[in-house]
Amino acid sequence: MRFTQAIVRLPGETFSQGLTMSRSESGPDVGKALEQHAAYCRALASCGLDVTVMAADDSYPDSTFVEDTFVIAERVAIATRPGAKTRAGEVESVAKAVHRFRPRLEQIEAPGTVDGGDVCEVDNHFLIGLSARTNEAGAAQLTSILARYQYTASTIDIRNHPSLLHLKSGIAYLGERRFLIVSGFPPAGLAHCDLIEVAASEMYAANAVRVNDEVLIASGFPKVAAALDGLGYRVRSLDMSEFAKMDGGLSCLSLRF
Ligand code: CIR
Repeated sequence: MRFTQAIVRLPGETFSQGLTMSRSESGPDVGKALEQHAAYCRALASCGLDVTVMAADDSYPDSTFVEDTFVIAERVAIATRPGAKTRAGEVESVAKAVHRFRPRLEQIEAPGTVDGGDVCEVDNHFLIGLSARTNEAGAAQLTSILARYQYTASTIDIRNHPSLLHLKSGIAYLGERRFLIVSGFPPAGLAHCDLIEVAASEMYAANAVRVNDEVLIASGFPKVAAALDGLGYRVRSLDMSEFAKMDGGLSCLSLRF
């Protein structure tokens, strides 16, 4: 699949007050996060995307992780209902940005919750992670909305994998039926696919993003970089240290479509 657009949102002054399970000694440095975010945007642009940059919203410390607020496919855009209460208000402003590109928006309704980080698009099929953020009602609603647009979906339960915040914390689709997948994560339903296993020590790098002709990965994970390089991918490494401190990976920082 080729992407032409990305939507991102700048991290705000309150970024360090967001949700985190990481036990980093120091919180994120907002200045450094802004520099890393700018490099991320440049990388998306150099992959051929027009990047819409939304202003920071200090009322929502996690709002730079814009991926969680929407699922955008070629034929439909679906506003999510994030599983963390502190993030619920992030969706409305992103909807305004998405509306320019997809005039008709669908929506997940209560009691359903879905975080976009739990939704992995695999050509015309969607893998939906059942997690602490995405519940069964949300997954069922998402599946039926997608079905109306001729997409199929299936669920993967990650609730017994506490180290994974979202499905895409442990799996990335690279196209051509090939996945990066963290070791020990059950590849149920992925028979006939090519699975590149990511060692637990490099787990953070499983959240990579294929963007047109390149694969963006977090820097500092030489085994994953070498494996992708060996398969002929053009790999671009980006420093994600400040976002990692808030449990965010590469995919979380953008909506790509
Ligand atoms: C959160 O806990 O919601 C944020 N601190 C991190 C969200 C990361 N998003 C993603 O993996 N899609």
